[in-house]
Parts: sequence; C-alpha cells; structure tokens
Amino acid sequence: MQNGSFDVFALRKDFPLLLTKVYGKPLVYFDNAATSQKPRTVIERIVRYYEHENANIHRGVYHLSDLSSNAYEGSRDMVQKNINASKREEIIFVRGATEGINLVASSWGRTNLKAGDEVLISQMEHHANIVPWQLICQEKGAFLKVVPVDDSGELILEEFHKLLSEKTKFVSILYVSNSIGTINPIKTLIESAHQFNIPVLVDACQAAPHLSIDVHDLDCDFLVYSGHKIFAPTGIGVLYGKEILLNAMPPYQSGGDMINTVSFEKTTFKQAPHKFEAGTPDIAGAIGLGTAIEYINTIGKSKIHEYEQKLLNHITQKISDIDGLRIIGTAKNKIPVISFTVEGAHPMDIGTLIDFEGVAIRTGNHCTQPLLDRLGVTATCRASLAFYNTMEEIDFFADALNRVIKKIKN
Ligand code: ALA
Repeated sequence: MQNGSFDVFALRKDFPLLLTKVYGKPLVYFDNAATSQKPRTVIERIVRYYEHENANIHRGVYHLSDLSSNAYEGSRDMVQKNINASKREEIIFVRGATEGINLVASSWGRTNLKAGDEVLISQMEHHANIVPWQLICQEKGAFLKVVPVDDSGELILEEFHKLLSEKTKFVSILYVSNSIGTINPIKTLIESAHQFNIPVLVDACQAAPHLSIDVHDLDCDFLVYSGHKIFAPTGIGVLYGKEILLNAMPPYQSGGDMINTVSFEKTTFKQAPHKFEAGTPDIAGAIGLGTAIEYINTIGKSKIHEYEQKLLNHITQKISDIDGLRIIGTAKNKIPVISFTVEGAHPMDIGTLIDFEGVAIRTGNHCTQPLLDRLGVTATCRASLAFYNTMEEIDFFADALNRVIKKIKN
C-alpha cells in the first residue's frame, strides 16, 4: 500500500528482521515502544566500523584512532543538529535514557537539592523517571510531588500549575507516555516551570521515534532519549543539557577521558561533554545512532507522523469493535501506542497466545505501575507501532486477537 509518497512496503525492505517468520507465520512486530528494529544501513555501519575502523577514541595519534574518534564525534554533531541544540558540547552520550536521568538526578540533584525542596514529576512517568528522583529526594530530605492524570490518561494541567511553587526545584516529565501513548503539551509545561525559574528535564524516549524534537524551541534544560527506540543499537542514548548547567555540575562517574590532570592530591576535570563520558564509551553504538538519524532524515519526521496517525486511527477503530475490549488511554493527542484490556481474558494469556499467531505485543505494567494503578488496572496488552507497520498487519492483528479471545473464553 502506498500512502502518497510514503511507500511502506519499500521501507520495510530496509529492515531485515521484518522478514522473520514466527511459528511459520510472518512476524507482526508491534512492540516498538520497547525497542525498534534496525535498518540494514545501521547494521552494516556497525559491521564496517568493527571490520575497518575499530580503535579507542581520543587516545591515539594513529590513523585508526583518528577514524574512530572522527566517526564518534561526527555522530555527536548529527545528534546536535537533529535536536537543534546550540552546541555540540551539550550532547552527552550515555547508555540510554535511564542513565541520562540517573546522571541528572545524581549530579544536579545531589548538588542543588536540600531538605524541604520539591521535585515535580507526573503520574504517567516510566519507572526510570520516578525512582532516581525518589532516591535523591530521600537522600536530601526533599519531597517528590506528582501531577495527576485524568481518566483518559491526560495530565491535569490545572494540577500541574497548582503544584508549581517556590519550593519546586526541578521538574522531570515525559513528552509521550510509553504505556498509553499520550502526547503531553510539553512546551507549555516548560514555559510554566520557567516562570518560577525551575529547570525541566524532558524524557523524550517515546517522542524521539515519532516526533521532531527541537530543544531550542522547547527551551528544555535537559532532554534524554534512548538510541534503540529510534532504530539505532541498544546501549547508546543521549542526554542533552544546557551548557551552563552541565558545566556547573560535578562528574557522575569518573575515570579515563574525563580529566585534565590527575595527581594523588588533586584531579581537574574536562568540561562537558567529556566530563560526563568516563571510560571507553559505546563507540560503535554512537556511530550506529548517527547512521539511524541519517536514515530517518531521508524519510522525514513529518511524513512518518502523518502515516503513523493513520495507523493509530485504523488500529483504534479495528479493536474498538471487539466485545469486552477496553482501550486504556484515550487522550486526544497520541502516538500509535494502544493499551487495552479484555474482560475475562488476562493480558498475559492474550500476549502468549497471540505470539503463536506471529504477533509480538507487550503485556504487563510497562514499567508504569503508578499510572496503571490510577487507571484501575494491573496489566494491559500494548500494541506499539512504528512507521514500518502496515494497515494489513493491523487487520491481521485484529483477527488474531479475536481468535485468541475466543480460545481463552471457550
Ligand atoms: N520502556 C520500554 C517499554 O515501554 C522498555 O516497553
């Protein structure tokens, strides 16, 4: 099926894994919020790196080390450009969003929070944007405040505004929900926090694969995302931070490549980004991330978004007809992530049986226990789509779901 200039079947050919068969059936991969598949160009770039360029970075004066360093730093430039950061020094390579949030909670939080201060998060956060703040708040005697969500899975904006005060020292909030797909009005939230001079970290993990990100326009103070969700390898992610904040923060981890001088009496540190990249990083991962960004840019985020909204409408329509099925999360603005429960059928059973049909979905709490508690469920099935999914796959999924539910109920 072609959608204007968006030829999904041509694009699918770029992803070798999509040809996989599961139990003899064509794979329908609907677990993209957990991790995305990788285009051949990314896979080949990593192979090329290990076959022809592998050497440690920033350390050697020889040809290979130069090649490797240039490729790694070239990816930093690509990330900078891709999220419209003012400076390459504002881009720190981390293991993933989780490490990025831990870095900020630990380094910024330990330096700046004191007893009685408040950190504001939301009820729809992933555990990775709850627990690091919980730990640092406990350590400092600060309080974690939580913006509630309504029954549709949208943030209650009046509550957000009510919770902002002189006591609030930091806001850490997601752009898009991993478990129910809600897109938050992130720019408005940042503007409101800035009226109180409160820095804001944006967890952009689920936004990065679907929406254009412009940190200059958002004016966020920190932003994190994981490479593996945007068609890059696992083990690499990005922390963006405003230079002035990063350079005022102490190191998170220490070791080689992040120092200027070391003696037993005193060590001096480099500035960002190297101050926060101790030890040998995931060089191949960073290079793969740069290639993934180039690949996505050849398609264009606006085309991806437009096509994905069609996927979202189609899947919503198809499964809404199923008897006893309840969609969890009905926000007005969503990415193509759909969580649901079915009366009389446990999500785990649905997930296990639909796997035999070749369909991969995630079941459970999606690392968002507080959100699911709020919405009155302990687990859901979650289908999360990417631009390489098709309407035909959605039709197959809906039929398979019907068969599975019938089997469970009979
Ligand atoms: N955070 C990932 C998910 O939502 C792993 O599945």
